[in-house]
Amino acid sequence: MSYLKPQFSHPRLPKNKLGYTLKEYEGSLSTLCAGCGHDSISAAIVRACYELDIEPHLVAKISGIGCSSKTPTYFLGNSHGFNSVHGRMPSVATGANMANKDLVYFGVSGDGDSASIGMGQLVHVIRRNLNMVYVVMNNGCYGLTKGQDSATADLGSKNKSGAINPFQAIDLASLAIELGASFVGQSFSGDKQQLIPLLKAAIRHQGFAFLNVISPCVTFNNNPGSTKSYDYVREHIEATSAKDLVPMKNEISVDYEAGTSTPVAMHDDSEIQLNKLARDWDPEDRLSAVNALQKARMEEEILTGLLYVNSDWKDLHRTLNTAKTPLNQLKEEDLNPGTKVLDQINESFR
Ligand SMILES: Cc1ncc(C[n+]2csc(CCOP(=O)(O)OP(=O)(O)O)c2C)c(N)n1
Ligand code: SF4
Repeated sequence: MSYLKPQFSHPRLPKNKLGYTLKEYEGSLSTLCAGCGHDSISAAIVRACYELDIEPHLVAKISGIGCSSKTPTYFLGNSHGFNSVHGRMPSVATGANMANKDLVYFGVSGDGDSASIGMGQLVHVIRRNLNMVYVVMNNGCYGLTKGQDSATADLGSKNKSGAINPFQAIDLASLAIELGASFVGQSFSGDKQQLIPLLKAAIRHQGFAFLNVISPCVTFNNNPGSTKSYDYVREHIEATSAKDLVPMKNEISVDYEAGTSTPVAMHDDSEIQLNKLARDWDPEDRLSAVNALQKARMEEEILTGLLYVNSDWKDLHRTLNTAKTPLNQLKEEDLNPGTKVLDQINESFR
């Protein structure tokens, strides 16, 4: 039973405002390969939820199939979870979200899960602006089925068997912006300084928050010549911004030079403080974000940070004008207006 985590913990572990320690946000012991980037992303999710004082039972984790899609077992063990079918996480997340809009939704996927079999589902959940955090753990290969190139493997990238990828890569962040995602970020599993605040901002965002996180597969795609290896990513990474989420009502303190900061207002009145490094880039300007990504691609750089945000776009519930009370809490008498009203409705269609 090596998969069981020890239950004991230090009695003086720090607690968040709810009185929970980090342990309350952890899951089962990971069975992924030691050093897999996906485990670092799970740890960042644990930390982000702990720091935001989120009630674990008010979170739903939904995933597809793959090593990445297994990770919800390894974080937030006290939350709701549904491990769905390969590439079908978005429709399951949509159904759950429509039934209960009061939960925080985490969709976890891989580049195989999202950029191939699940592409049709991904594009529609983006354009509907479903209120969820969609994390792609992007390793450029199908880890679970032993490392075949995925659709995000870069042109010319070499896989472990020595084969060169002859196809253009799908750039998921650019695609998400093009399709109207209201929050798009990119990060690296090895950069928790950047990833944790980015996750916190994504959770607070009211709408579809897409995070493409480069997450090396140490077993099948960490070789020289791969553009998703730890060494390659460390050499080619460029941050658009250093940032932090300032929760609403907290005093805003910034630790960077005046004149370089950009506060971005979130829907719930919290703010993301961005310390802009790139002069000609504005995270609230779609065109500027697309340009920055295309430029980085031409220069073979991986642009990370918050790339684009628009807090004004309506999420799916606001677009559909759904009831204030979540559907799963409505009683029969709320849902059935009675014969007289139904007759009137039918009459109005004649
Ligand atoms: C319908 C269906 N087709 C194919 C598979 C086989 N399969 C399982 S995981 C996977 C790809 C996983 O790759 P990715 O989503 O990138 O996740 P990773 O394992 O790299 O984290 C495939 C093709 C499957 N389980 N179901
Ligand atoms: S095969 Fe790759 S993606 Fe899967 S657990 Fe191992 S390192 Fe991670």
